Amino acid sequence: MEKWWRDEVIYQIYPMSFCDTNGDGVGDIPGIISKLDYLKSLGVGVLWLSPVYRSPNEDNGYDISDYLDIDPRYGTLADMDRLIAEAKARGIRIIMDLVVNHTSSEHEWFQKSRERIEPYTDYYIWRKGKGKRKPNNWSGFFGGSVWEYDDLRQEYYLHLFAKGQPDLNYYNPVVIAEVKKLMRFWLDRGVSGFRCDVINILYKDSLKNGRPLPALCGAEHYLSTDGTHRILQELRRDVLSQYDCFTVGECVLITPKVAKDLTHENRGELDMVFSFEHMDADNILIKWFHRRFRPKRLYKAFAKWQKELEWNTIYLENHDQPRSVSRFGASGEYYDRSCKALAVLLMTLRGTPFVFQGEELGMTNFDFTSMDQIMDVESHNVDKVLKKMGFSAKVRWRKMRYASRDNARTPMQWNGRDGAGFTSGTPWLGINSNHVTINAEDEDKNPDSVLNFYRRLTAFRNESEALKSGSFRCTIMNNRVFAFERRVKDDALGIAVNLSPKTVNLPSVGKVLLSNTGREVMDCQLQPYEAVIMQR
Ligand code: ISL
Ligand code: CA
Repeated sequence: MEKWWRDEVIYQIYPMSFCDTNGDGVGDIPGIISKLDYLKSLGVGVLWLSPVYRSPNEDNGYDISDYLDIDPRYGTLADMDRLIAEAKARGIRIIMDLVVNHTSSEHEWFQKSRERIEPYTDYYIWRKGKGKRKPNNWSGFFGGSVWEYDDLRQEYYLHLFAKGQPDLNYYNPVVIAEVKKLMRFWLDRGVSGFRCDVINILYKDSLKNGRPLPALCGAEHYLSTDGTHRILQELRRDVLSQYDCFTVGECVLITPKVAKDLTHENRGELDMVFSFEHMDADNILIKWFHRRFRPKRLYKAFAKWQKELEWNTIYLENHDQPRSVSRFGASGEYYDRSCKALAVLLMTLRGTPFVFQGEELGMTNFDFTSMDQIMDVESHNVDKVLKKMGFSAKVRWRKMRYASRDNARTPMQWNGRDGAGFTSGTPWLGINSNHVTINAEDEDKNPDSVLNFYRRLTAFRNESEALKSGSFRCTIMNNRVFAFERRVKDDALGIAVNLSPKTVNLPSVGKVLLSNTGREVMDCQLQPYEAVIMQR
C-alpha cells in the first residue's frame, strides 16, 4: 500500500483545549469542525485527535470508560461522523488515539472484573499481595507504586499510570479480540489510523521485582517484549492491513534498534514511532531534573535517529511536553526568530512532521502562579512524591513551571480578547495572559508572524520532493549550528539552523529559498537564531 502519510504534515489536536462552542469551558468536536478551514490554510493533511472517548477524565481522556462512544463533553457520535466527513471534504484525514495499555477503572470491564463476573475476571492484572506487602516493587510513570488494593475483589491490580488506569491483561486472548473490535469500529467510520498510546509496554513478561536503581523500577519486564511484538503483528494482520490507514506508536524508553524492529516492513507491526531521546536535551534522565539547554544535544539526538532509522516522526511538542520555544528557543529579542527556527527544523528533517496545536502560533509555557491552577494528575502526583523526598515548595514549583504537562495544555489562543476566542465561559484550565499578543487572529493579519511563516513552510514542504523524501546528511558546527542536506537526485537543499544567541560562520552558502530573518542573500554568517533553506 502507498505510504501517503510520509508526505503529510500532521497536526495534533488536544480537544479539551482547542475550541469550545457551547460555553462550558471545554473544547468540543463542533469546535474542531469550525476550525477546519484554518487547519486547511496551515497545509496539514492529517489531524491526530487526543482521546475523545467517554472518560471520567482523571487523565484527560487517557482513561477510557467506553471505547465505542464519544464523551458528551465533546459531542456525539454524529458530531464525530460529521468531523470525519467535513475534514475529508477538505482533503484532511483524521486519526484517533488508541489507548489500550489500560482502561479507566470506571470501564464496565473493570467494574465486572472486580466482581469476577465472566468473561471479565481476567481482563486485568490482579494479584494477591505477599502478606501485607504489594505483589512487587515496581514504580509507576506518575510516581509511587503500580499496585492498588481493591476491597471488593480483595486483590491488588496493576496500574502503570494513575490509579484510575488499570492495565489490561494481554495474556487473555479475549482482551485482544476486544481491541480488534474497537479498532474496526472506528476504521469503519472512516478514520485513517491511530496514534497508539504507550504501545511498547502492553505485554508484561513477568511480574518479578525490578532492578531497584532506574527511575522506572520494573520497566525491564515490560519494555518492547516479544509478546508486544506478537500482539502488534496480530493487530496488523487481522485489522489494520484491511484498511487504508497507518499507525504511529508512542514508544517510551525506546532505542533505535527496537524502533527498527517495530517499524520493519517485513515484520508488519507499526508504521512509525515517536521516540523521546531529543526530549532529553534539557534534562537529566527525567524531565523533572532540568539542565541548561544546549543546542548540540538536540542536534545530536536528531542526527542519531536520522541516521539509524529509515523513517522518523519529527516533533518538538505534544500534550505531555512543555512548549518548545520555552525550552529550546528564546524569550525577548529573539523569541519570534527562535519560534521560526524551530519550525524550520521541524519541517525539514527527514520524517513525518507533527505540529502540536498552538505551536504554529509560538505559544509558550503557562504563566500560572500556584499549584491549584494546575489540573494535571501527573503534576500533582509528582509534586507529592517530590515533597516526600524533601524538596522545598520553591524548588517543586520551579520544576512544575518548567516541566508540567499543563504547560502545553492551556487553551488555544485564537484571539486577544477575554477567553482568547477559545470559550465564552470559564475555561477548564487557565489561559496564558500572553494571548493578547500571541494569537491566531492577529498573526493571521501580520505577514511576518510565526503563523504565516508556518504556512509558508508547510507549503514549501508540500511542494518539495527533496524535503518529503530526500536523503539526509548532516554536520554540527561550533556546537551551535545544525546544517544538513536533503537530496533527491539533482534536487538538493541545504538547511542551516542556529538555535543559539551567537553568530556562526558558514563554510558555504547557496541561493536562499526561505529564511526566518527575511534575508534573501546570505553572507558566510548565520545570525543568532537564524534558519535558512538554500538551493545547493
Ligand atoms: O508525560 C510523560 C512524562 O511527563 C510521559 O512519561 C508519559 O506519561 C508517557 O509518555 C505516556 O504518555 C501517554 O500515556 C499516558 C498519558 O497520560 C499521556 O498523556 C500519553 O501521551 C497514559 O495514558
Ligand atoms: Ca464545549
